[in-house]
Amino acid sequence: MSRYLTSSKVGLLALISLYTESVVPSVATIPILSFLVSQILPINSMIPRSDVSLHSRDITVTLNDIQRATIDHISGIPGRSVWDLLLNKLWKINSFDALHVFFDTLSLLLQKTQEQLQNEPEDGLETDSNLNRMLLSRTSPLGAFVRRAQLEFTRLQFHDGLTLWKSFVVYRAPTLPQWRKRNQTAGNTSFDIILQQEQLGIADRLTEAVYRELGTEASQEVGNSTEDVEKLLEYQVDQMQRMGNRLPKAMKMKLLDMIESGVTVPSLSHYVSFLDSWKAGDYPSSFDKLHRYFDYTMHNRDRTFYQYALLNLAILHQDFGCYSEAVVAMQETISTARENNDMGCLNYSLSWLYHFGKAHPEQIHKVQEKGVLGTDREALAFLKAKAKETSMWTLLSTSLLSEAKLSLSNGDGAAQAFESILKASHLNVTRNVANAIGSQMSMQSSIYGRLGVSCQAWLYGELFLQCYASPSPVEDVVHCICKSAFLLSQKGRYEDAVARMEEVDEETLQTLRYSQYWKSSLGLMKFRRYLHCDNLTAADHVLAQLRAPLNLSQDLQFNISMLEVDLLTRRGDYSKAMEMLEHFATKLEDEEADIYQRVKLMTLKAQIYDASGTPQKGFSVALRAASLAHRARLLPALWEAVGRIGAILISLKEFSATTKLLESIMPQVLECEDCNLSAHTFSLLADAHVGMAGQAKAEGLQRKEQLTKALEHIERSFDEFSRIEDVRGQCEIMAKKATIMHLNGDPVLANDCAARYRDVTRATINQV
Ligand SMILES: *[C@@H]1O[C@H](CO)[C@@H](O)[C@H](O)[C@H]1NC(C)=O
Ligand SMILES: *[C@@H]1O[C@H](CO)[C@@H](O)[C@H](O)[C@H]1NC(C)=O
Ligand SMILES: *[C@@H]1O[C@H](CO)[C@@H](O)[C@H](O)[C@H]1NC(C)=O
Ligand SMILES: *[C@@H]1O[C@H](CO)[C@@H](O)[C@H](O)[C@H]1NC(C)=O
Ligand SMILES: *[C@@H]1O[C@H](CO)[C@@H](O)[C@H](O)[C@H]1NC(C)=O
Ligand SMILES: *[C@@H]1O[C@H](CO)[C@@H](O)[C@H](O)[C@H]1NC(C)=O
Ligand SMILES: *[C@@H]1O[C@H](CO)[C@@H](O)[C@H](O)[C@H]1NC(C)=O
Ligand SMILES: *[C@@H]1O[C@H](CO)[C@@H](O)[C@H](O)[C@H]1NC(C)=O
Ligand SMILES: CC(=O)N[C@H]1CO[C@H](CO)[C@@H](O)[C@@H]1O
Repeated sequence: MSRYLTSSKVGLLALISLYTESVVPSVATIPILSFLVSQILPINSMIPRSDVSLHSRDITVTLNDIQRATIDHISGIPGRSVWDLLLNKLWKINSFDALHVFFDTLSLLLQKTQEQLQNEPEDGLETDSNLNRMLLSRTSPLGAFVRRAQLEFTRLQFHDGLTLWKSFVVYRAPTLPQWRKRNQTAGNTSFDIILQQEQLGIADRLTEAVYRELGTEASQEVGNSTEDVEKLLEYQVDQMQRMGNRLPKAMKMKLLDMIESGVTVPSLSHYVSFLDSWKAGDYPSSFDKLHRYFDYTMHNRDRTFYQYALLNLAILHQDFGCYSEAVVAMQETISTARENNDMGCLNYSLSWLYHFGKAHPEQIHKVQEKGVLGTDREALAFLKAKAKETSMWTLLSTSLLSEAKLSLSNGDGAAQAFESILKASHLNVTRNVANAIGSQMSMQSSIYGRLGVSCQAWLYGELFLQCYASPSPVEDVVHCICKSAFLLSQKGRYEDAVARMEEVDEETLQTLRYSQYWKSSLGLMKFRRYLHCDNLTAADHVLAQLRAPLNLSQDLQFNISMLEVDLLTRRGDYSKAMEMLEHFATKLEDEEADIYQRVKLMTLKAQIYDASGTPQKGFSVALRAASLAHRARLLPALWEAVGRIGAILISLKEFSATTKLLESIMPQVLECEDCNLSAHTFSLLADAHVGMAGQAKAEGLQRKEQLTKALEHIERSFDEFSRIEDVRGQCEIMAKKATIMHLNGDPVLANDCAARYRDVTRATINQV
């Protein structure tokens, strides 16, 4: 593998030289320049992010690519396209000597340095031929490319130069038919003018001696240079770090090929394989490869990289759940970074430590005692101030979003969270911090979810997936997809939810962490569905699977446990359910738990008291849940808690108060688009009306009225239950209806209800 120069670079140089000759008309300037620049600049700074196809693109440009970019542009010379002129230029390089001349004359494309200008003879004869040329500034991207190429050419050994020449001949050969059309005298030996002058044929012995390996592997040697491979590796590292995905399989094969063909293996390739095995969840080999990479790089350059090795190690440890090791490594990173004055690394480490502390508070206590970070708020304020000071807008934006999240989970209300989000959004617009937009939108979506405006939450999720998915980290995308599938399943649209889950592409699921999250979310959906279908055996199976992966995020674990409590309640095992709740409650008190989880626990407790026939025991806890939820503006949780209060009031025979209470929240409950919640609330409302009917005078008009209302609510509750296929709910509701019909003295309709009851049970057994 050559160091830098390849035949495709010669092609690009020819095009640049053509461009400076002012034969490219102004309409073609921009397309041709952008083509050139896209080939010359580092890959990641150029490719628009949506261009995912890059994974499969070749890194070197072929003549076909160049032809495609130039053939449609008319040149300044009548009747010729830019491609015609370029062909001419390429075929003018018709001997190894001509290649030397080509590289020598490259300096004519550049502006002269101050020194050269001073040394120049006054009369300036030489510049005459150059009058029409535009000159490239020495520091422009094109100028730098030309200078580098020229320098690299002079450094080539004779043998390497010859290899370059031969590979160029091979590179150009496919255009011979086109060239022959334009120049009748061109023959099959015109790649080297010497052969033609000496009348040597292609089969001549001299030709054979020189060009014997044409078309064989040796001439392919310089197809890709080390620099190209490094560029590609850098791009991969960037993608993997920013997006967090793994190497696509095709790319992996390609890299292996290229690395095998080269004598010098760029050390970056170890890093790429480290990242790949890390994302695959292969702990031992990622460990091994990380060590190997840093063994190679540590002393290679003049800067020390020790802190980065530690940084990677810390992140690796964290990902595999070795938290205490991670903290130790990170502390080491921080002190090393301080020692080496590496501010970028220091800033990053501090920010990492903050987020780590949010995720694993029990681990961070030790660190806090040592005073590396203060409390959450102080740490955030510190990060914000630093970010502002040093214009690190991405850091500032993520700090603001973390602040929004913190105030949500502390229950400080939505207003503050909105303020932080607006600030972050302002940053997005003024500072062009585009890759934080994804987390911002999912944050907005979850705020609206907490405010009980489900359609808005859904909309933000959609907006994110439609418009901002490609520049965002893969993790955000996976979370967003899972979230919107959850919203769908709440509405009972199970098929759509599964379809939505399947939108996550296969590449992404190769990363262990995402695939665990994805599978657990899918499992949760199934679990919920089986619970509704009253298929407790199947639910048990799913639960066993959900318990299997360790180190799920706390959020998911909480949701799993809550459904488990539901399962136990459905089994009638109230004491065990209560035990689980208590266990969870003590755990939450230790840590600074999300307020949503605390409210949910209280509501469930009240629910268990209710189910076990002592609803009044749950009064204080339901009331406390309601007031907490109200203070934190957690509306879906509030309505649930109010529903529990309603149930208690019903048990106290306070029917009219219950009716008033529940009727006032009903519109907002419907807004939540949570069928389970609305079904239960309608059912409670029906109970309250039945109670009022019972208190009214027998045979009175009022009684009839109340019963009619109760029937109405029963119908709606039944609808909601059937949407989520909740068997028990449907049966209970039908039983209630039958009872009312019976009371009304309408045995035929009561019988109808009984029949529907049986239908429901039969239908689900067949279906599941
Ligand atoms: C046509 O090709 C021949 C042989 O390669 C070469 O000597 C001649 O200069 C070319 N003519 C033009 C106009 O390029
Ligand atoms: C090359 O061209 C010559 C005539 O110019 C012809 O005699 C010969 O067969 C050609 N060789 C090949 C391999 O095409
Ligand atoms: C250069 O690398 C690409 C992979 O990106 C490969 O397809 C191509 O064959 C290589 N070129 C040569 C001449 O080896
Ligand atoms: C990190 O923050 C420090 C101030 O604490 C600042 O001087 C430095 O420039 C920042 N580093 C980078 C890479 O911006
Ligand atoms: C964020 O900024 C990008 C580019 O700066 C812009 O395209 C996008 O619309 C902005 N998004 C929001 C929500 O302001
Ligand atoms: C857990 O459940 C709540 C509501 O029940 C939901 O908002 C949240 O998205 C769920 N979390 C996950 C990770 O599924
Ligand atoms: C449905 O709602 C009831 C009452 O609010 C609750 O106990 C139960 O856990 C919920 N079920 C599911 C699967 O969310
Ligand atoms: C429960 O679900 C499983 C799996 O879908 C099914 O095989 C089984 O028949 C169901 N049982 C009942 C009682 O519906
Ligand atoms: C919080 C948690 O469950 N941590 C576990 C993660 O997995 C490792 C082993 O893989 C356990 O040792 C941790 O306890």
